[in-house]
Amino acid sequence: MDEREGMGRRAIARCDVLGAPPYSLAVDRLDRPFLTSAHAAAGAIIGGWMTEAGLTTRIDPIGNLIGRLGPKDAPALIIGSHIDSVRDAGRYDGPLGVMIGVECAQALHRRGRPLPFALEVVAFGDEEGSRFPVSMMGSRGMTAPLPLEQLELTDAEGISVAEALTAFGLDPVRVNDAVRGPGEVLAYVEPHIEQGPALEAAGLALGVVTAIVGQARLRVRFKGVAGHAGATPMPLRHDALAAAAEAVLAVERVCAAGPVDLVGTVGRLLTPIAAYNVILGEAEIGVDVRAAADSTRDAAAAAIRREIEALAERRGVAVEIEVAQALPACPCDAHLVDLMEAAVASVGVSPLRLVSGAGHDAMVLARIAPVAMLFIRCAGGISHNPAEHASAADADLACRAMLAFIDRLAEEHA
Ligand code: HGY
Ligand code: MN
Ligand code: MN
Repeated sequence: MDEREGMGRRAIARCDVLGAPPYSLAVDRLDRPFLTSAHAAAGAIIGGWMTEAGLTTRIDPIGNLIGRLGPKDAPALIIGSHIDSVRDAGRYDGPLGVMIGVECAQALHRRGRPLPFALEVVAFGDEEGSRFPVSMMGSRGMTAPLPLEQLELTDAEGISVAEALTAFGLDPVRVNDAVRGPGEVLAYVEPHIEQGPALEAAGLALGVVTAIVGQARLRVRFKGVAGHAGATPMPLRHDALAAAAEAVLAVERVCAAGPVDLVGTVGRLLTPIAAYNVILGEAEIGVDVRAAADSTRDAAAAAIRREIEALAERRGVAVEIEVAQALPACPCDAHLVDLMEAAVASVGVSPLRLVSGAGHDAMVLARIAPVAMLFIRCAGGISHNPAEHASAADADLACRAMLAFIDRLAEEHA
């Protein structure tokens, strides 16, 4: 049997298995946050699939699942993506890249012809940052020591990263043992659904990523004066939630007025209480600002800061604006992009080069190794939505393109 039989079908089917409990905390939607029981269950079953594929598996000190094939101390080509999800997620954002990596490893293992480098498949535990205020803790923890204050960040229940690591069976004191040494990583390649409409519009199953836009996360906390909804005249109010609402519209206005690649989103609005008859004294919003050029993003973030400070002043509401995270824009490695383009063409797909508006672990791995990404068409460009969909046929083409990419890279290192 051709070792590549049914790769796409199996990769999609496995993502579907992961779309329900125990691999999701919720029954009615997919919710798999970092270091939860759903993450642990997903790591266990994916670890089993990795073992079946001939990989030797381990969980690293920050909770990433790593499967390895080939010589122990040789530099590794890493194929990876993430297995955590946003709240109410689609099934393919992250896991499909990991399943494609497992399929490649299995096909290479069955072929029995050793590679001139090791192969690792990595399932990062936190890319979305859906549990804690920062994102990409898995890949950041693999590429550099995590700032110790990030271990004290807490989730909505007040559980810290350190406490969550301990509950997951890991030792927070050793978290920085996850950092890979110099020369350990030959290259990093991430297969991922496009999460946008370009490939579908072009009628293409696959695309080659040339760069990933940078992103900044602002944490904005408003402190007004709680009051009685009935007895407080409008002019005397210092309403924190009304200030937050005006800030959301300011983000939209500033970014809509900018270049087409500038985007701004507020998808996180927190209030300590919710009540019909209370003027809220506290409210918090999370702002996500992105653009192809870091200078565009930073200028927009500065304009947003000025607008929010002005509206807070006018409303007599105190405001605290913190840059929770800033990830610079990341070009993919030009040579790996050429190799990926040739690999995509070799499976009969005319290669389209495109920039990723979505962030990916690749932008973090780029700190320690050259990176490339392979995009897979997703229906309607829909993502971060349970309607997200990728086809088995496209996933199969992605597996074949990845194997063609690995063969080309191996020829260069023979
Ligand atoms: O936010 C992103 O772009 C990615 O889905 N984490
Ligand atoms: Mn995502
Ligand atoms: Mn993703």
